[in-house]
Amino acid sequence: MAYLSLDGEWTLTATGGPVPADFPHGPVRAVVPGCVHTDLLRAGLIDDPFDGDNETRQQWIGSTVWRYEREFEWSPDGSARYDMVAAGLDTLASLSVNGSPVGTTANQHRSYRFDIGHLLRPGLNRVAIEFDAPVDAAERIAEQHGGALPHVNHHPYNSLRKTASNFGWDWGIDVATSGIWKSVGIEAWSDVRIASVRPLVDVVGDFGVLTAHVSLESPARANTVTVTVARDGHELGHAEAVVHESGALRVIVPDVELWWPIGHGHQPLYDVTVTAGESVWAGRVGFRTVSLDTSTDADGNRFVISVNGRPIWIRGANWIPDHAFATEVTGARVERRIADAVDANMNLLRVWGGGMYESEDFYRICDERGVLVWQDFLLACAAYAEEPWLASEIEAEAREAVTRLSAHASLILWNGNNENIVGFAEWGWRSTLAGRTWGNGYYRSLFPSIVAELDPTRPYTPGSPYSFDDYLSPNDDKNGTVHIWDVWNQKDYTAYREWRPRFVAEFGFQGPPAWTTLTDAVHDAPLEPHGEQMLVHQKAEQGNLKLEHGYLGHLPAPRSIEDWHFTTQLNQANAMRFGIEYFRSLTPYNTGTIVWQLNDDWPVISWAAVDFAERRKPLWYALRAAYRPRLLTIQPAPDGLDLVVINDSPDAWTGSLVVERRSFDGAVLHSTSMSLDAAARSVQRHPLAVDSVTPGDEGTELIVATVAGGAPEDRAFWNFAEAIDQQLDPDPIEVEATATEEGARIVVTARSYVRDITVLADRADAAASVDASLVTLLPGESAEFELRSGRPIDPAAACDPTVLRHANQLVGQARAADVPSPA
Ligand code: BMA
Repeated sequence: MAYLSLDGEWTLTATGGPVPADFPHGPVRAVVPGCVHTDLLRAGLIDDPFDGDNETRQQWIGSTVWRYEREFEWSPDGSARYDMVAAGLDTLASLSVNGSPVGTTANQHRSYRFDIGHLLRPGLNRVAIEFDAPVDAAERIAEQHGGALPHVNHHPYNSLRKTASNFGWDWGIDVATSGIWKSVGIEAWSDVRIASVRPLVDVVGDFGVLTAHVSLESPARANTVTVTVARDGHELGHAEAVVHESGALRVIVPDVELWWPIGHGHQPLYDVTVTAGESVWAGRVGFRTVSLDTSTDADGNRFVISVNGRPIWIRGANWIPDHAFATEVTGARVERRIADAVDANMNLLRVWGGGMYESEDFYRICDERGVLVWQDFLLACAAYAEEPWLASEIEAEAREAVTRLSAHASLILWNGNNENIVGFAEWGWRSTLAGRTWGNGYYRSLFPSIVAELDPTRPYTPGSPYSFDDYLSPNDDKNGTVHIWDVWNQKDYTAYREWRPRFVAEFGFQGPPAWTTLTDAVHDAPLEPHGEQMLVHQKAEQGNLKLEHGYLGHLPAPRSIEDWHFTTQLNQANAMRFGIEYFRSLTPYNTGTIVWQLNDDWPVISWAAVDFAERRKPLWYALRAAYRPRLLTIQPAPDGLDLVVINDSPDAWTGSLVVERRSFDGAVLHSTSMSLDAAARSVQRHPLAVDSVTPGDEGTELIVATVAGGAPEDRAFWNFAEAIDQQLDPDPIEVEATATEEGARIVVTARSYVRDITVLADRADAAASVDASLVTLLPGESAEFELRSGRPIDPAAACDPTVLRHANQLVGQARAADVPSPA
């Protein structure tokens, strides 16, 4: 088998559409894999789409027909077949070779193979791929089939099998692009080709059982297929069989080492090699079993994910495409993003249905790091026609995705869609649909039957949210999964406690990106929350108004853009920490939270924890704290307060707990101790004594619960009042900063109670990051912050009050300005 890559240099020409008059008529240089926007940017023909309000000015690109072309040398090598293989075309493409049509495509989420031997000629050949304008095509196709079905955002993305969020989302720029987004080349082969392998695993006693389902394309019909399983170069098992079109070969691995999610064990991966003639398939598997329990208990329907029979309490995040132009995401970038999840104590990423099936890098790294993957089928926030014109594409892409991803140990759940069942039930779609199909058949019948046929080793859920009973509201908190959005949209974040969810698959609170990320893209002068460009980078409905409503009653109204930025970032962090600690305190009634959202696809004000420029927002530090495997948290109880001890670690947590009521100046007003004896994977509630929970003065006292001799992070605070109503010392810290070779070190010592010390490191040096933030100190305590940028940072800059921030500062400034409390 020989492969001739056609990646690399191509040309790009606009062949129709609202092309600006000054745009060059001739072809421009293009790079494959890539897309139109990145090619035009590289050619200097457009400005950075993410900058300022360029988005508006560049809408013509998505309404333009684009042709990619290149020449290549080819000579026959005696093979029987020469296939053009396109791993990904975005989206409606017509392919030709030497002027003769090869075929058309209609789905970004599929790969394509065309037999082109009869069109090739020795010497110079020419290939052209023309892409229909996606924005116009989506509208046209919707019209052809009776008009657009209900959808969110601007364009009828639900009529075209292209990444929905590429048309714009409530965090996403509208840059519908076109292009050859994965590799393309010519595969030469003769007798047999391995078309697909599904290496499904099971564990029986000490044995790993691998069943490799192999499909062959072969004019010769019968072929000998071999499967080997190896680890560290040592072969552990082998099978051989004669296969016609398809067959299943079984390899038993004795004394198998189980694959576990992070926090539960190791991630041993076994190499699987399948050969048929000259055709070879290679992949890796991990031996583990997965199950999902949605059975009914006294309260409702559970949602318990188990790996190797052990329930896993999920601490996760939703994952969206990490760049609006998918081809810009390198393996290294994916690796850093997954490290963001792991470093924040997460054990699951949910690949959301408005995005795409992610790259091999994504699933490989999740396999290696033990990050569980919940994979949505790619249908989100819309009704989808079930007639053959769309159903055939959806079926084909689902079959391909289930097959391609079946090897990955990290993948533990297939989910039918994002919010479409609740959309039909509760968003008023019924009347708009007037009897038209909306996708139910995919969720109830097509997808579960594909999973059952191609990958019965993994559970399937019809949608998220879902209650696992069609007579219940899909977003009922007693049952299955919920998406909690009333809090961000309408309520104060303390309303998270109005929910008692079994499993939260989405909930989020917005905040701006890092200062540098924001100001690199938004150039309003003066910079202000409702500036023209600022609002281009805020896609949520009334987003900045909701940010404002969000901090009222918690933090003072900001009086400068710097304070607005820190106030809204801090409030985002506080809101989510509040929610997670409460939801985790309900464990094991609650079995997981998946925050919305880990990442961003461009510089934007959003729910993300890590912004597009890869800067960790204060929220990220809040997630790291709230997702600690061992967590102490103080929560309201019917008779006062409970200290909740959550031990999601493999070892018992023992020692003694000290609970003190203190005044902000450090005086201990009341102290109790109790023994700590929390078994591995257990949760305990300790009611706190009335004396310890009744403050003399709400504005100057707090409760702190500590594990004697434990890490400073292992403690819980209870504030009797919101920061805005506390008598916080506005100037509570001593600071010592020194430059280091790599950046700077700041040592902060508290004179008085200081809340949420945060280092906005990028404000001292755009390249800097910091190892800690949101640190709360009692008088006399110190904390160290290490800034790293790869070069020394001026110590004065590192502890400038716009860099080194805390809640006391916001409250103090407001008091100094004598701003009346807006609460
Ligand atoms: C949910 C998600 C996304 C959206 C988010 C924030 O609906 O599934 O569609 O971005 O909420 O509104």
